[in-house]
Amino acid sequence: MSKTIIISNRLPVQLQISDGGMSAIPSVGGLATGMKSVHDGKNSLWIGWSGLTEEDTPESLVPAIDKALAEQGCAQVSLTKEEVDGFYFGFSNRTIWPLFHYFLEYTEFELSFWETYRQVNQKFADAILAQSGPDDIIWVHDYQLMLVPQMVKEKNPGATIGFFLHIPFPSYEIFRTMPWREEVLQGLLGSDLIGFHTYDYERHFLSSVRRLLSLDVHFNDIYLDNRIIKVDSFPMGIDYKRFHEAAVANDQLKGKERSDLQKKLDDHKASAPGTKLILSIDRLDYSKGIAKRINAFEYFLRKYPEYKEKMRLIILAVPSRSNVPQYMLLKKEIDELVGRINGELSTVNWTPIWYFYRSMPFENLIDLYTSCDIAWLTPLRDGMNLVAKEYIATRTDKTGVLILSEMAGSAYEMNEALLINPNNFEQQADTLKRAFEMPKEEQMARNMFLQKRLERYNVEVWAQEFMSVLKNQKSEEQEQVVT
Ligand code: GDG
Repeated sequence: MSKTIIISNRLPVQLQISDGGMSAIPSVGGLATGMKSVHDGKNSLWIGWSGLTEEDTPESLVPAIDKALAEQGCAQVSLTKEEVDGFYFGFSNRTIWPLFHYFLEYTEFELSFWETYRQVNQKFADAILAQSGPDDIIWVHDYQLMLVPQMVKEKNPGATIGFFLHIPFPSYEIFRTMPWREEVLQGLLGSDLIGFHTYDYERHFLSSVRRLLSLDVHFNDIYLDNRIIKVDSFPMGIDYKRFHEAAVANDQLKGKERSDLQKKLDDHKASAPGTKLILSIDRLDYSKGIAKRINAFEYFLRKYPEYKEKMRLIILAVPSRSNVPQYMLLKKEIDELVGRINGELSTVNWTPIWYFYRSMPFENLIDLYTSCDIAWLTPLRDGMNLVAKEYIATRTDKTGVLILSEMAGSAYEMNEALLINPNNFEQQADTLKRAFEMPKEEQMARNMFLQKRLERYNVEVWAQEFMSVLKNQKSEEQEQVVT
């Protein structure tokens, strides 16, 4: 009987020491939820890194960790600190991440990072090979593991392999700058199906395959030796029900039961009627355009001073990759910007920006989504951007305005949002004004369409659709090769 193996850099669980033993608590992130129907615990295995380096794991705990992981249908690839530095903080986040988000100036082409990336990808591939047979289905996730499909295919040609990239695939002109571009493409081409969030990323990938490897490409099929590799787009959805129901439950909570953050937000609304809250939530990452957004907010307040004291921007920036130099510099830049703007523009009754640099529990995320009149998301590049979708899902009365960068993958599916170019301050200032003034009926009409779409094409449907195309692809490929 065939089984399904899912593989991602991080496992979808958090390890916790409990009563002298170990337990693995399932994460509730988007990917983990979407994969629930695929990773059902019966005939599937999820392979990944636990988050603890070998140096941080006492040998005596390893059996307990393996047991706790096995109970969740997971198996770990153990990594040393040096491997994590070169593979994850190095090649993944100092080479591929900036390059694929069009930040050439931040991209480091460092041979030692590449070598560690290759070596660690081999470790992941070996872990799959140790567990898989020719009838198994393997789904590899994301940019940290782009060489894994080929490494597995070489040794287990019968396996059905799918790969999904969660970040953008850049245009050929950007991708071609990478010294190891052919190796990366060949690594991906070990797959039977390669999925992207949008048609544009798919197009960029096919163009690189055509131009760098001179392979035969017909529509979205790539012909390689006696194999046919399908490339397609699968825009990732969210767990709509979870977000929507949490917002409904939040609406029903009264008085004492409400969180401190919700009480603070309610007090703010009561004390300043007619004012509006703007929300942005992102990992603290240069690709998310946080610093530009703060500058654009200052531009707006100076262009339309009548909105001072009427609009407040809430920024939730979640700490991320904080030992990569660019992220440290960005943190400093944002701290300084917020300080300067609040210092220059605040009045006795009003602070323009509330800035939180932390991660918040899910309940507080819902408090923010449901209390803010406008969500303003300005990535300079973003594979998809799930925050935009989550904001819409929580608007139980259908009010709320989403201002979204056209550089986010989600903009392709969210035409009813107010789409902006994050580099255009003039346009954003006018859009903020328009969002403030937008009649409730218009907000509701726009969000009705968005909600319907998000509810239908949720993350579970996304995972199932990928799996079904993957299974079909393998059988079609076999038929075509035989005939
Ligand atoms: C990558 C791609 C693509 C955020 N702050 C908190 C918190 N979050 C949750 C949000 C959302 C997720 O994190 C962020 O997802 P995004 O899609 O916005 O961005 P990335 O982390 O960059 O994800 C991206 C995605 O992969 C999926 O393919 O969309 O383009 O870059 O779900 O809710 N959750 C909690 N507290 C927080 O403070 N609990």
